[in-house]
Amino acid sequence: MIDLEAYLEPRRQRVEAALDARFPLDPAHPHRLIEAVRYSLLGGGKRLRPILALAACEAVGGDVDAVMPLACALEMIHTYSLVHDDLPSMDDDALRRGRPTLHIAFDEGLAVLAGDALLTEAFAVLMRAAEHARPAAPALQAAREIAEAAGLRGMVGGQAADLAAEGQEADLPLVEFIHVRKTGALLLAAVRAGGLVGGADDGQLRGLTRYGECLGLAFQIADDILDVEASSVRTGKTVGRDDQRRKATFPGVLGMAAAKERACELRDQAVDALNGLSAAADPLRALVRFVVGRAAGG
Ligand code: GRG
Repeated sequence: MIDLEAYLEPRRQRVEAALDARFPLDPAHPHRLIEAVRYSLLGGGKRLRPILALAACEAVGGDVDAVMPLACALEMIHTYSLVHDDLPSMDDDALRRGRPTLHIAFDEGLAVLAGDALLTEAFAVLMRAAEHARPAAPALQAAREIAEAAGLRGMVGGQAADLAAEGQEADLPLVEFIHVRKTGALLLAAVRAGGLVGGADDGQLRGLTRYGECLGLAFQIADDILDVEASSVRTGKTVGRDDQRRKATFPGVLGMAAAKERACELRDQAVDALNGLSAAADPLRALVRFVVGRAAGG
């Protein structure tokens, strides 16, 4: 068993430093938009997506420096999605990462623009990384996959389906359809980006892909469970929102006990998917156990 926290902390710090350096604040010229971007991007967060990319890269013996720009871009896209998701026209939430949401702390227009800036800058970061990568093809493929995961057939499509399903009767296929896209796609893209840039062979990439798919769903089920069972102090966001907004959730369609069982099954499948990888993949194994463990025990 690895010490997960000892693995995560130095990587979190590297990600924080890299994100911080991308949006410097010039005290001589205070700029509300940069302040808003920094408020959302540097205001906490587990940095799960960047760390998954780093861990997948390390799992196949790759160079983490090469994947760091992609890791930052993933966090920028994820943060934009949270900022926009919290807007009054979407989830209308007041608490995120333990602080007032961006549109509350600043204003709504600036929150829209900060999200736009994070998304756009993320693609500049990805393109710059691909320009400098040798070989370039894996970094280009990873950049395209991240774009697809974030877009119409991925996160944005899932969010639209989620909004459309609010207040409707949901079943398991609909909940899976939404969450594979809304949450799972970017997590899968993070894992694959690490594998691709790390030089994974076909078998390793297949294992990482299956791991990423199982982790993505398990993560969402865990998030749904915590929304019912955890406190705001623990999650850093308003809890009970899914029920209030009559959202399509896994505990809603399966019941709480079966949702926990499903999360545990997915955890085991994710770990099994890494059977062809060495002990260098232990952080990935520990990460999925952690994600599921904090919601479903075991
Ligand atoms: C607005 C296009 C658009 C999309 C929004 C992902 C998403 C789509 C909305 C977030 C809503 C939400 C809370 C979904 C549950 C899963 C999730 C993404 C949780 C937050 O991710 P964490 O736990 O957050 O990794 P931190 O703050 O640690 O980064």
